[in-house]
Parts: sequence; structure tokens; C-alpha cells
Amino acid sequence: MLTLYDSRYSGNSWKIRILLNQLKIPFERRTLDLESGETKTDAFYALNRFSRVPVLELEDGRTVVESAAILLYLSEGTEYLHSDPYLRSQVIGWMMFEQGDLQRFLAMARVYHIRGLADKMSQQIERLHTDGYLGLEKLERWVENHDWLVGDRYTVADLSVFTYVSLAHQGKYEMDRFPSIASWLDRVKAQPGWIDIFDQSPYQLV
Ligand SMILES: N[C@@H](CCC(=O)N[C@@H](CS)C(=O)NCC(=O)O)C(=O)O
Repeated sequence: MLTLYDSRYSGNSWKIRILLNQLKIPFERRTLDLESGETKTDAFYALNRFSRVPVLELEDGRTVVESAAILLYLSEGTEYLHSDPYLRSQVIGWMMFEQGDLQRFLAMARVYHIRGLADKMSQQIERLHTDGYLGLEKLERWVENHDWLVGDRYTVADLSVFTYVSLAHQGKYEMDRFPSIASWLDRVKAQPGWIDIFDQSPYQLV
């Protein structure tokens, strides 16, 4: 059976749990406590050279690390990843945009707020917002005219961008500014097999 190493609040890990549920793949879940340094042990380093979640451990003990790589690995040959090389390149492009232009700016503002550090980190949050809004504006412009990020259906491109954008309000991003993003988020949530961040997948066996 596959094993997913994740953490409770991690949007990157949530991406993987949604896809495992959509693909109806049974998995074991090991939830780590990031604040107590559980990703910084030698044992965890042996699973992920980058020392962070999510990590997908295969049945033969090999691991796939980085949420985008895990999504691509799991979606290979399924309806969630285009087989056409051009469309696949567009999926990967959105995943790279998510990591470079959105993920850190949205995630770190959220982490500071969730951990009660917003006052202390107010200048950092302001800088994160400046960069994060640039990415959100680009996304808004695309989804004004497109139902999905790539082609004519939901794919792992949508899923990879979805989680941190849907959580951005927790980092005090003013999401009222982005009505087309709101509609696109609703379309993603309406996909069969979508689960919320604290929901347990029926395919999670341990
Ligand atoms: N680029 C990575 C980012 C992973 C990441 O930032 N993981 C966070 C939780 S969402 C983590 O493990 N943080 C703990 C740490 O870096 O020590 C991915 O997409 O998987």
C-alpha cells in the first residue's frame, strides 16, 4: 500500500489526499508535527532529501517528493492528466506557476496568522501580500475566460493551484477582489471525490 507522510494544516499535502480520494487509491497516512521538528530527523531525511511533507512512499520503499511531482506520478494515465504533450506542458507550466508565484506567498502569510505571529511579522506579511496579489491577479485574468486551467476539463493543474488559493483568506488576502477565482474554486470543489482539508478519505486505511 502507498504511504503518505503529511501534516494536518499542509495545503501541499491536502492536494495529494484529494487526488488519492478521486482516484480511489487506498493509502496509509502518517501525519507529522512540523512544529516539533518531525521533518528534521535523519529518518525523515532518508525519505525526503528536502526534509518536508508531502512524501509519497511506494510499496517498494522508494519515495516521490514535492507535491507537483506526486500529483504527476499519481495522475499518469488517468483523466486528471492530459496525454497530449502540448497540454501536459501547460499542466506543468501551471504547477510551476503555483510553486513560484503563489504557494510560498499564500502559505507563509497563512502560517503567520495561524500561529498567532501576525503582529510580529506584519512587515513580512505585507511583502508576501504584494507578491501574492500579483500571482492572484494573473490567475483571475485566466479564469475570467476559462473554466479550467488547461483544456476543457479539471486536471491536476487545477488541483495544484486550488489548495493554497482556497486557503488564502486565512492569510488575510482579500479574496473578494477575485470573483472569477471564487467561481473556479467552486467548480473544483464540485468535482467528484473532492474532500475538505480536515475530512478523512474513506481510502485512508490507517
Ligand atoms: N515545494 C514543496 C513544498 C512543501 C512544503 O513547503 N511543505 C511544508 C508543509 S506545507 C513543510 O513540510 N514544512 C516544514 C519544513 O519545511 O520544515 C511541495 O510542493 O511539496
